[in-house]
Amino acid sequence: EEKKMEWWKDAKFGMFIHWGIYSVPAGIYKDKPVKGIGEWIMNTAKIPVKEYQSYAPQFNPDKYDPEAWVKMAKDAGMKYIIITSKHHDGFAMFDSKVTDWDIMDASPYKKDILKPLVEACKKAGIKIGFYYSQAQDWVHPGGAASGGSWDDAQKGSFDAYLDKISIPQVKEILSNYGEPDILWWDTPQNMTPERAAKFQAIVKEHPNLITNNRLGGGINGDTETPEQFVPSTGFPGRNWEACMTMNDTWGFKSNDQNWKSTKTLIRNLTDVVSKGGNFLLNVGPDAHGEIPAVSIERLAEIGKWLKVNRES
Ligand code: FUL
Repeated sequence: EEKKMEWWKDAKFGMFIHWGIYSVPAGIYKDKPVKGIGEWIMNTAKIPVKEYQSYAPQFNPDKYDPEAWVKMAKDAGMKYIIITSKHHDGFAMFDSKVTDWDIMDASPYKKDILKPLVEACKKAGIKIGFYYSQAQDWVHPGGAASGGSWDDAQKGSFDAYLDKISIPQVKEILSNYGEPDILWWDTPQNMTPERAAKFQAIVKEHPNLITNNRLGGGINGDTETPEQFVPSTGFPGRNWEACMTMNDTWGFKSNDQNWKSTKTLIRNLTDVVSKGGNFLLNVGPDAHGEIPAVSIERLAEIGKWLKVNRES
C-alpha cells in the first residue's frame, strides 16, 4: 500500500463542501423552483451565461467563518475537508490569474475563499482537499457541458479551454496553498487519454497528492467514488470513498428540506466504514457563508455518537 494513503485510510470520515455562485439562486430561477441538484441550476434551467454571471455581485459571504467550519468538521469526527474550488459553473472560489470569473474580480467579496480554510485546517490538523471540475465549465468558452451548450458564449475549442483555463487553474490550486492533500476531479466529459495525460503530468509533480477516479482518459487515480449510495460490497484492491448529501442537493437550495435523519447518516457512516471505505458527507453553505442549521445539528450529533463509539 502506498505511503501517501495511510492517513486517508485511517481518516474514515470527511466533509465535502459544495459552495459557489449557485448558492445565490439557491434552487430558484425566475421565481420558479428548478428541479434537481442546486449546483446544476445553470444547466438545468439553461440560464444564459451573462444572466448567470449577474448572480456573482450578490455573492458576498459576510458570515464565512472557516475556523468555525473546521471546528464543526473536527467535532463531528471528520479528519479531512474537500471544498469546491471550481464547480461546473466555472467560477473560481480562489484568486485565479487566468480569468475574471473568480472571487477576486467578479464578486464584491474579493478575498480568496480557499486560503483561510487551508490555514484553519492546518492549525487544526485537518487534511484539505480541492474539488476541481476539469472538463465541465459552462461559462468559459470551450468548456464541456453535459447535454450540450445552450448559449453561443459557451462555444469554443475544448483543448484551448483546457490549455488556457483548466490546466493553469489546476497549477494554481496545487501551488498557491502549500501542498493540498487531495485533488477531487469530476465528470470527465470529453477527456481522452491525451488530454488526461496533461493533467496527470501535473499530479505527478505532487507525490503526496491523493486523486480520485474521475480524471478520465483511462486514469484510475487513487480512490473509487460511489456517489449517493453505499455499495453492497467494497471495491476489492481499491481505496474508496462514498460521497453523500444530507438532503437531496450538494449546492445550497433554499427549498430542499428532505433531510436524512442523524440515525440514517450514522448507519451510512458505519456501513461504509465496515466495508472498508471512507464517508464523505456534504454540506452546502448559503450565499452568506452559513451552513444550514439542520446540517450543523446533524454534524454535532454524529460527533457525539462517534465520541462514544469510535475505535481510536
Ligand atoms: C457530480 C457532480 O456533477 C455534482 O454536481 C456533484 O459535484 C457530485 C459530487 O459529483 O458528478
